[in-house]
Amino acid sequence: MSTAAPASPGQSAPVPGRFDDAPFIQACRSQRVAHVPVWFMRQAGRSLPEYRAARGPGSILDAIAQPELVAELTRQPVDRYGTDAAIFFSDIVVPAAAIGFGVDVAPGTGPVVSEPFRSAADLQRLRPLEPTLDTPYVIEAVQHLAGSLDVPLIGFAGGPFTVASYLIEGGPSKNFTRVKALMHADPNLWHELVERLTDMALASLRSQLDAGASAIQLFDSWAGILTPRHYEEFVLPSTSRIFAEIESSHPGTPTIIFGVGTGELLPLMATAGTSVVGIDWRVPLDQARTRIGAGQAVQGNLDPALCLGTWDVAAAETREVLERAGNAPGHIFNLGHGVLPETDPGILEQVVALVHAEGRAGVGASA
Ligand code: 1CP
Repeated sequence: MSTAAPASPGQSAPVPGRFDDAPFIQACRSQRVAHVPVWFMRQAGRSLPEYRAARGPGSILDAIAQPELVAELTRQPVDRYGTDAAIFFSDIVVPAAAIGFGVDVAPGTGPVVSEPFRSAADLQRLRPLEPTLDTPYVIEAVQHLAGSLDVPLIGFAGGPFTVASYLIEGGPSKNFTRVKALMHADPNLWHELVERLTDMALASLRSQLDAGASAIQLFDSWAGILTPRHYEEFVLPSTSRIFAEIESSHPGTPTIIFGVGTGELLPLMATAGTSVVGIDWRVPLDQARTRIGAGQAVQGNLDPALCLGTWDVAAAETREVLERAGNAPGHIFNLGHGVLPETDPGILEQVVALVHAEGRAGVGASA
């Protein structure tokens, strides 16, 4: 298997294979590990007092445009919890905001769009992302982090369905009725929209990899709202293109796909061409492994709500996840979705220690 991306002339390429021996990268590749690696989706952010102190008021989009602050916020959970990977501090709507689509992130709500995507005329508002011009602060922060972190940095982008859902609905949604209406009423427009969002995700992911990120995750958080048939028709082709094009420009890069409520979609998601399939808390990992088949690692899947109570509960449920993951290589411990804001950081610190001490997937001398 190839490992690091080859340096192309003029590119500030990462040190080849710098993290090839890191448990997170090894587990993504379904290799043997010294310990089961762990990180948490949304590990940076409001559950950390040091985040609230460093971040201050104002829009998260302003914070994201400050490379030194971003580097600090990215590092905070790694320092506190001892996680095996860092997730870059940014948001899935940053590329759309950067090209001027009119997206803001409202405190307590999430992304809001002043003029939602409604017709073919709105395609003009989605020009290609040019990362060096539109999001230079992302490149600068990734370069800084990649050169200074002791663990791999995960870059990310929003999946085309999930980003489209914010652009069409105008904000967070429960039923995604406008998205589904557009998808079915005007499939050609849907496909054109998704093409543009796919190119945008690719440009952003490649810029993060060129700047030194070691792996990437595609957050298609809300794709689980679709039937398998519609996921396959309206979403999977663009997702597969993203992973195929990343493999061709940055061969060997570990890639992760994740969405919530995707139990019925897992066999399809597993065909998208990723190293790792993220599993939410609803599907036990042994069943998830059966649904996705051999050859790909799994990431997950402790219910984030189970970190809100006593340590006894969190510990028992963490052990249950480790048990279900089995002994075969290819498990990255994570929550089944993001850290909830009211989580006690002390619980997550203990979860990391427990996973490192007791996780068995791929740990040991013989295959
Ligand atoms: O100002 C704030 O503190 C607002 C809270 C916040 C934060 C900390 C938002 C608004 N985004 C972020 C950062 C963020 N977003 C990160 C980096 C932090 C980390 O993971 O450690 C990442 C990876 C994201 C990705 C993201 N944004 C996703 C995918 C992950 C997931 O949770 O499914 C999604 C869906 C978003 C949209 C978004 N941004 C913010 C909120 C509250 C939301 C969700 C809104 C909704 O429910 O639809």
